[in-house]
Amino acid sequence: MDLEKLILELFAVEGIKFGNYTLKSGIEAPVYVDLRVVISYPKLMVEVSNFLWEAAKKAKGSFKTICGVPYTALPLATCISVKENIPMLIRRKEAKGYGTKKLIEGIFNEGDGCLIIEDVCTSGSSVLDTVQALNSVGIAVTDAVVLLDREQGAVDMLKYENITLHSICKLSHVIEVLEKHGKIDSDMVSKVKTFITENRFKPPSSIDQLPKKVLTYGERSELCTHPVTKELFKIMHEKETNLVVSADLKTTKEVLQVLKKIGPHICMAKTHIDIIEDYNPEFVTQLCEIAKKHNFLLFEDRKFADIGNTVKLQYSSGLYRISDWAHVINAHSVPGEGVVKGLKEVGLVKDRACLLIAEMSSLGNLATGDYTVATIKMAEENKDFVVGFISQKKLCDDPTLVHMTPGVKLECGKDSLGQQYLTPDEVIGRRGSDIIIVGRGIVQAHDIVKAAKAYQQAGYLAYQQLLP
Ligand code: 5BU
Repeated sequence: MDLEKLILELFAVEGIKFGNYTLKSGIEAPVYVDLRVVISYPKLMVEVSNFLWEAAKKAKGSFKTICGVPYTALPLATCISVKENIPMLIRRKEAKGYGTKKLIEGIFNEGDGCLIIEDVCTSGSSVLDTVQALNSVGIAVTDAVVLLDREQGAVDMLKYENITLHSICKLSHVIEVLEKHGKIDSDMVSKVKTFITENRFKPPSSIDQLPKKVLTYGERSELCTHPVTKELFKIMHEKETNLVVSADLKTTKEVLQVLKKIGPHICMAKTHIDIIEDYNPEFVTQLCEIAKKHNFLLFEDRKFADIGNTVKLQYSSGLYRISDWAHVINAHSVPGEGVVKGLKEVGLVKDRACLLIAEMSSLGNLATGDYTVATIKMAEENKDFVVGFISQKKLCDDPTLVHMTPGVKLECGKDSLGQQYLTPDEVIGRRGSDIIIVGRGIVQAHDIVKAAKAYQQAGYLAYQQLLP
């Protein structure tokens, strides 16, 4: 079967339909693609999987397994697996709540490559969700094959993540074929074309703009208008450090001791004030004194996540009165923009800053794909207060926004509760983040000063190597 015939068959079985449709995202569209119907036509399903396997031959990286994006592509991957005798993996949409809690079913070794199989791509976020699940168990992904690319940003989005998308056909080609065979009229063709151009998702950072000149921390400080980022980049420049320590300790004495010792090596100290068992307001006074003496900022990792009115009270009041002393706080974007608005009402007048949690370091976390994209948008629309992200990589090119990454150790690995570690070199050098956040790697070290110096050096060296 040739491609034209395949397109006509998909149209005939109503896998591609034209009219007025409201998509999952709420957008009105003149075209609807639902390839789930293919499972009711086994011969067509085999044809589609043959095409997908042909496209797989263009894959740049090597792979030992294939994995379909749940659910529609699962049977397609199965057909390929059986016909080509290539082992398959299955990604669970939710990890099982019992038994082995596996995210990925099937047999694999860490470092194995896997090819992604998908039916339709729009922004690429479903492919990315599956890639992230595979990556979280150590499987590498370099290529994905898709039957139909709706041309709404998936290629760029995946390219940004170093994944090449190979499509069998693009939506613009599908409409040309259907027009040629008299299945749709020219009006519909132009409607779909307009729809494609007007509904293109932008990748977090366009790969086409690379390589960009990497600015120094000093240059970024100059560009910043928010006093906190202006100061932060200045400190990073002057102290030659992109290290934030996470002082997750239970007594005021321990926290203060650690910060006194490693103060010269950090640009910021991160606290979880509610971990401390003997909290008293005097502690905050001393914390501020040490921060001033050693020239670092204070970040309370409170992760606000409620409606605007509640976060406003949580930020300004209660035992800890966080807004009185923390230069920086962070928030989840899950409640919507109200969370930023509420915090802003308290923080703006005090020149405080907020980071939005766009991604997390923990295994199986849900801050991925469209959630991350929406969080970036929320930050970009509130730059008077939101100064950057907690993320696992650089998400946008604006040099006045800062990216801070937790889950860092000198060696990759995991803890027993789902924390996943990347190295300073990976985080700063390869993923383009600005700051490493290190907790146990320092506070549980035998010699905390030596450990802090090692992280400071590793993080700063990775940054220096990026500079022209
Ligand atoms: P660790 O000891 O280096 O694993 O501590 C990491 C710190 O960063 C800890 O305080 C976490 O609460 C915090 N963290 C994180 O690990 N991952 C995340 O995605 C976010 C915060 Br958000």
